[in-house]
Amino acid sequence: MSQNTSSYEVNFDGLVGPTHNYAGLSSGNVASTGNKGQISSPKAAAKQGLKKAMSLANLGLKQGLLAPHCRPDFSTLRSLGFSGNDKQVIEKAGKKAPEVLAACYSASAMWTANAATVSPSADSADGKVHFTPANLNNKFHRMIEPTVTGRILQATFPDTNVFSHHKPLPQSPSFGDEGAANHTRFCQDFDQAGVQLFVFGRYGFRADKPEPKVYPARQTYEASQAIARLHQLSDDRVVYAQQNPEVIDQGVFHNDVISVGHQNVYFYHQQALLNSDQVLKQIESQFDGDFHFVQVATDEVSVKDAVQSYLFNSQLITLGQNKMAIVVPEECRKNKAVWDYLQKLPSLNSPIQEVLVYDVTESMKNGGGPACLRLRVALTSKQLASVNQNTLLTPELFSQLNQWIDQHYRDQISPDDLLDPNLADECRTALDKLTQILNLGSVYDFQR
Ligand code: SUG
Repeated sequence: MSQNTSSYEVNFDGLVGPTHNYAGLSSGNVASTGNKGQISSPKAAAKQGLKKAMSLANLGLKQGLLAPHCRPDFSTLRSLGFSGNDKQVIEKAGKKAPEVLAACYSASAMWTANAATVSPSADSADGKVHFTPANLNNKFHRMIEPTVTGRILQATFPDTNVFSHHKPLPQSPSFGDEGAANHTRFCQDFDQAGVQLFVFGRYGFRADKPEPKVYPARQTYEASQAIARLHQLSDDRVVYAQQNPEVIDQGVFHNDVISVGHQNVYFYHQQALLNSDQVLKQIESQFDGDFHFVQVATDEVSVKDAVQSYLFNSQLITLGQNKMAIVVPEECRKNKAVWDYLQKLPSLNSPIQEVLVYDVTESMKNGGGPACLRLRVALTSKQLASVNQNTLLTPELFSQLNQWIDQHYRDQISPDDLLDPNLADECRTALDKLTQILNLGSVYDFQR
């Protein structure tokens, strides 16, 4: 496998927004609930994410950025009956419903693996690159994201001759959709037809089927099927697999917390899937060419260690012919079983030959590792030329954004800071400037 020069997998990382905080909003996500109420550092969070993105660009990968959302979401707060000017809305919500205010302040759009599902043109009947923003309806603080996410995606991938933008699926739990966090694409080169693996946590219309008992399953089978239809995928190039409900109950709230795929490699935990053997056979039979299954056994890394370290929330990246690296968070180094495994991984018979460790601790404390922070978009060089070029990361943009962060982001946010109306103003000022830097036009409500 190699990155050829006519097609690329471009990682679009979410820039962490100025209101990044720890509000404990995601039941089923043990980091989020466990770190509730801690003091966050939006400045450090944004810089950590940007540094990870720039480091991958420096390795020769194409790297883009997706803009954060403006928070708090005043239109949602007003729709819930909090009235008056902005200061009064914050004051009233803070008094009557602080948890709702915190939800409307979340910077959760940073996890762009949940922004959308993307299918490249080689797989779609009409030859376009398809995007469907995830409806994220399992969590209130996330179901307010898709409208603005859709606008940001359209401003980032503007040419409708090349890119097809769909509406999010209907906002019903039966069609719960969490985007690329439960979707993996296998291929030879990025411009060749591939196999798309859709992993779901439960059925939306079948009470007789297994589902988790403790924590919610966010993605449904019916949602995954709808995305495959919208993206005009061929039935014989799509595999649907149910996540093991037992691992969801241990904190694996998305499939990307327990497996990751890239080109001809699937790196997964032994307990990740129900009917694992059947699913792996299907992938193998649909895929053209050699395929590597890299299974991590429970004996070597328990589900608990996987959740705690985010070993599988890693990025697999191609560095050369048959040479991949695994990009893991710093937390993997701190977990003995995981670090022991990673020491020997490059000597196993697979293309994964290097381990790269990055510090994204601020995001990790909310349950977001390296893979959560990026949305993969496979593009031909011609399609890449149609992307909004201001969103592609260069050393110049990296330094411009670091300065922008220094100028606009707070060092710290505590739960009480969400009551400070200046924070809302600071966010608007910062994002207004950002839309100019990234040439996005008017994507935010306050600009319309
Ligand atoms: O949806 N955390 C996010 C983390 C998303 C990770 N994404 C992937 N695995 N692809 C979530 O649970 C926590 C926010 C808070 O508690 O303040 C949060 O939304």
